[in-house]
Amino acid sequence: MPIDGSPEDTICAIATPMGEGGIGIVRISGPEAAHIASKVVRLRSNQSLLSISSHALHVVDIFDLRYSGQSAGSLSDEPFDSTCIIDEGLVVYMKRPRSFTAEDVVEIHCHGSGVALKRVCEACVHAGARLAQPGEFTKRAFLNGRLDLSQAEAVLDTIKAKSDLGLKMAQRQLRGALGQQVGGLRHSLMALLAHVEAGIDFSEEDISFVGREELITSLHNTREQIRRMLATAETGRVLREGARVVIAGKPNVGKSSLLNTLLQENRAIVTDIPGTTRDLIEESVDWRGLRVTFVDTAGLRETCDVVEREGIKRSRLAQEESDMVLHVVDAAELAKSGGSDLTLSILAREDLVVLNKIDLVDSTSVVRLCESLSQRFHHTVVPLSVHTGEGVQELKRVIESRFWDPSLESSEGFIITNLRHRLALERAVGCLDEALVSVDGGIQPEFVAVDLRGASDALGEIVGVVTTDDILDRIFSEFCIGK
Ligand SMILES: Nc1nc2c(ncn2[C@@H]2O[C@H](COP(=O)(O)OP(=O)(O)OP(=O)(O)O)[C@@H](O)[C@H]2O)c(=O)[nH]1
Ligand SMILES: [Mg+2]
Repeated sequence: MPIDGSPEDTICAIATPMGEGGIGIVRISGPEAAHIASKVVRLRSNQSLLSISSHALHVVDIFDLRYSGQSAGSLSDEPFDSTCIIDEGLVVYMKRPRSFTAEDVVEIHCHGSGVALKRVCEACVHAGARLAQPGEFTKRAFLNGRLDLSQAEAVLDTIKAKSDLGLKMAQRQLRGALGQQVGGLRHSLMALLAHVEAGIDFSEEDISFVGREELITSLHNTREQIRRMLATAETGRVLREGARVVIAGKPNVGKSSLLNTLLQENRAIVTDIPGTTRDLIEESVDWRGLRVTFVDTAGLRETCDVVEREGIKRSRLAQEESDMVLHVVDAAELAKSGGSDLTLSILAREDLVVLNKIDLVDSTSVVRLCESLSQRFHHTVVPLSVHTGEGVQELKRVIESRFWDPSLESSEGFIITNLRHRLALERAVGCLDEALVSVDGGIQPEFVAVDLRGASDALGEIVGVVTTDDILDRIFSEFCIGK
């Protein structure tokens, strides 16, 4: 959605979520912010809003001039008819450039009532502000050089963070960690490009500004650094979105029991009747900052029951869309039948086989079953008993270790959490590969220059020094109004 209106406009919006709350905030930003706010609030201290110090809170009464008979100018000292009072609250004036948008910003804090906030916002519009578009405050912060594009995106990641770790990574990005890393790489590519281009300009004089070996080494180094950043992207995705773990298997093997144990609540119905679970049941937990969504599914078997068949269809679909499938098998059943007919629909990269109900078989059989399962399915087998709790902690540990590398948490290292960044980095690597092929093949430096520029532009897109209105509109339209 394009953002209409002029960047010169003074904009306003409710900045806090709708619904009831202790306080709510209307934010105004732009050259007329203070002037507009002065038509909506009157300071209890009787000071003029235009003269108060920056970044200090003041107690105010908030008015809606539409109902006051006053239509222009700032609020006078005259007493008001109570019908035009909206609420009492606080105001803070943040003078440019020391504000989020780097423009004059006024925030009016009132009680967190949807009705009051809407009226404060309407009063601001009546006083000359325009309603802000989604993300327009953050877009202004970017356009005014207050944030680079990756930092602007980190604002959204912070708002939408689903876990402690997601928040931590968004904060690292907001503080400029990604911008600095990408900026450094781009800088060295531009320096290299300058040398290559100088070589082209002076080619007749047979002067070389950068040796072939030096060029190859620099290209390899930069490529390797970008590749290392890309290697963190999968962890980044799980951090941002959380991991989806589907519990699958035949009827009655204990899938719903396992779900309840992992969630530590009685979420799904458990009975000894095969085919108890018909639909998908999902619930999320926060494991040391990682959001894991477990999905319990209908037991997989041949059936004529229409409802059960639909459940099984959904189960298969859920498995395809998951990050990991826990294939639950029944140890007692397996020990009896030998398991020759056992098939597992192993699809995900991170699948595990869970050998449940080990309380029903002796320990030698458990070892034997684990060995034969891991030989057949080439996946880690975790033996456990939901009933006694044995092995449950080990299962949690294995799941966690598949999605989270603890060294990333403590290091100051960076994780690529954003798909747009990942695609841009992949493009940069592609260009560097092309450049290396050209240098290797002794192809004219003009071609190397084109690829170097391509790589540098791809990196520039991440921080927003190279961008288009389309890209900006797409990014900022994901924001909520008021941010
Ligand atoms: N002995 C023993 N019984 C278990 C264990 N885990 C589950 N059960 C029992 O196995 C039966 C089936 O459990 P559920 O959790 O409903 O199994 P399910 O796989 O969800 O079954 P469907 O929903 O029908 O596919 C119940 O009677 C459970 O009490 C275990 O570790 N040991
Ligand atoms: Mg079930």
